[in-house]
Amino acid sequence: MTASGITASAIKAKAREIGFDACGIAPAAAHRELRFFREWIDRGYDGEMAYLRRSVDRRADVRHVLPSARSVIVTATNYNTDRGYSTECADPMRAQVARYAWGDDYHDVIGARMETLLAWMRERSPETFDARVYVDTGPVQERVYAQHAGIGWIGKNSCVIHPTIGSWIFLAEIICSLPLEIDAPSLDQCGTCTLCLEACPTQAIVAPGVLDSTRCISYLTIEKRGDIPESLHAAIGSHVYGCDVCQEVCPWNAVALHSGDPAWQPRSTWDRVDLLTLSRRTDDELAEALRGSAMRRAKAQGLRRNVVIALRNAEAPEQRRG
Ligand code: B12
Ligand code: SF4
Repeated sequence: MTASGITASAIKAKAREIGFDACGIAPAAAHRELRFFREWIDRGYDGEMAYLRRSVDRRADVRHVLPSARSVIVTATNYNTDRGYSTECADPMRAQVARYAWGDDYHDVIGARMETLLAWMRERSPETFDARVYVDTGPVQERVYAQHAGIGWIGKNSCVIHPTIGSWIFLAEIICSLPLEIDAPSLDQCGTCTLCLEACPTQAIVAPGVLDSTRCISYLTIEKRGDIPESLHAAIGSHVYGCDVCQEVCPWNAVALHSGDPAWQPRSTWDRVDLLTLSRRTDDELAEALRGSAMRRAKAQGLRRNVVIALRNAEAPEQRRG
């Protein structure tokens, strides 16, 4: 029992009851790994994601976001559903959409679940406390805190890998002023494996754990506005929104568990859809299909740009290989 009256184990049990697949607690500290963020920005690996560059100082320590912070409660949610991997699909006309975006927008779904957990904590706590909830929405290096909360280690593809769930997980956190019992950090279990570095179609993983966003298909198809550099078009293949290749080849995802959560089940518009069908959708139809989906980030216009590149790749397969 802490001074606040809520135990770490009670919070974890509640998190499980709400639907989270894992929960751990990290100290609210300026962990050593956070220092790499500034160097990553200095190397220009952030591309046009100006919001990252603007928040370099705040991201160096979670206490810059909440000065009274003592603990970071990190949750992980498995979003893997029962569909094959893009690396197993030989059809160049099949549109490849990143797994995380097939269902409902995780910001909304997980945000609501985190608020439920926080409301329960406030109800249980005999004293008031400060807290902030983030789901990919704040100036917080979620992977670093997840590793220190014992959720999983940061793999060579830079994703957090949970030892039994794999890396198909959303991360979210409650930063709070309660002095909760902390977990042991996860230990690196990648070993000598380099499959993700070798499989990346654009060689975006420039060193173990270091990703150059300006080459990453996920960045190019989701975050990048305007034109995508022509030199990268062929390698994009049929990826029209995001990319999962470096996770699909990861041995820790070879037998990844499936989630039965209705929130993550593929919406019909994106489920095994082909490029021609997508290209024939009107802007209104696309906008409707993007409603309530994490894919609305790319907007209909961005999606259309990506479909045009993928269609060209499908029509000229010899160039795709070149
Ligand atoms: C910007 C961003 C991106 C960028 C950059 C990704 C990247 N690898 O850096 C782009 C657009 C490319 C991207 C892509 C994807 N993303 Co993203 N993204 C983010 C975001 C908003 C910030 C990440 C960031 O700051 N990156 C910069 C790097 C430098 O910082 P970092 O990720 O914290 O990495 C730290 C550690 O790697 C640490 N470190 C630890 N050990 C070591 C060891 C060495 C040797 C080194 C050098 C460094 C190091 O250094 C860094 C901090 O200083 C986070 C949410 C968040 N607020 O954290 C989601 C997040 C990382 N993304 C997520 C997802 C799901 C994806 C995609 C799978 C989506 C898709 N399918 O298209 C891909 C995965 C691509 C990949 N291999 O990373 C999830 C990851 C879940 C997980 N299992 O790890 C997050 C956590 C969102 C969430 N809440 O669930 N993303
Ligand atoms: S998401 Fe795709 S393009 Fe980005 S690093 Fe992984 S394999 Fe490479």
